[in-house]
Amino acid sequence: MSRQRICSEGGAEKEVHYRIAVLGAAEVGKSSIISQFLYDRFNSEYKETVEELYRGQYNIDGIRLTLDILDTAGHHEFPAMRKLAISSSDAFILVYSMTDSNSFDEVKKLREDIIAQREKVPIVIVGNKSDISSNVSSVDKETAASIACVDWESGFVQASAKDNTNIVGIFQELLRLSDFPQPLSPAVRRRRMSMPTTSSSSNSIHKHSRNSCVIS
Ligand SMILES: Nc1nc2c(ncn2[C@@H]2O[C@H](COP(=O)(O)OP(=O)(O)OP(=O)(O)O)[C@@H](O)[C@H]2O)c(=O)[nH]1
Ligand SMILES: [Mg+2]
Repeated sequence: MSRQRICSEGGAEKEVHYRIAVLGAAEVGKSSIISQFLYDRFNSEYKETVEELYRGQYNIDGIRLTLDILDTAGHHEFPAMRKLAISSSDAFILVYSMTDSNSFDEVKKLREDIIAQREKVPIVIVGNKSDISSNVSSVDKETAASIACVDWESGFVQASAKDNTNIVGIFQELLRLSDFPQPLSPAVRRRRMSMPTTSSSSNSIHKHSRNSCVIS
């Protein structure tokens, strides 16, 4: 991936740094997914995001992994911010709510924006709110999975930030698509830092590989 840096320090430890952007329509659960992943916390009160950058750091079998996770705004379209998020990220999590088919349409648009700007980058499509039973505006699970996995060759994960279902699986899938050498264990030590929301530019892109669907 573009800012993946695998470097040896004194010949022993490796460092890998990924920047992940989380995009999707308003209120689909982007911030909730990040909060559940980094802090094991879910808040049922909604607070609109403008833009936030988080950092998770892990030690996995001698590899120091840093994940910078960019949480973006769903409510207001900030085209310049979105463009920068797309150009500066190594991998993408596109979230829709399984209860709202309009939010899946937004994922389609976002994916088009990404592939128009970037050649081949790892993308995981997430159907969130799997804890809510389906209704008339729900997205059909099989259709969404087939579009994401077969047509788009992306990863696909059905999740619930509320119940903490498949949340680590989203990041595992993204790392797998990014050819990260070790699986991300749910038990890895988590450390979180808020960071200023400045973006840096990238120069090369890691090749997308085998995708998979995780449907619970
Ligand atoms: N039942 C259920 N509710 C959820 C889930 N994930 C998020 N929510 C709720 O949905 C609302 C929106 O969640 P957020 O995480 O703030 O959504 P967002 O996509 O970050 O929204 P913006 O920042 O406006 O783009 C909140 O009230 C959450 O508590 C879920 O998996 N299940
Ligand atoms: Mg948010």
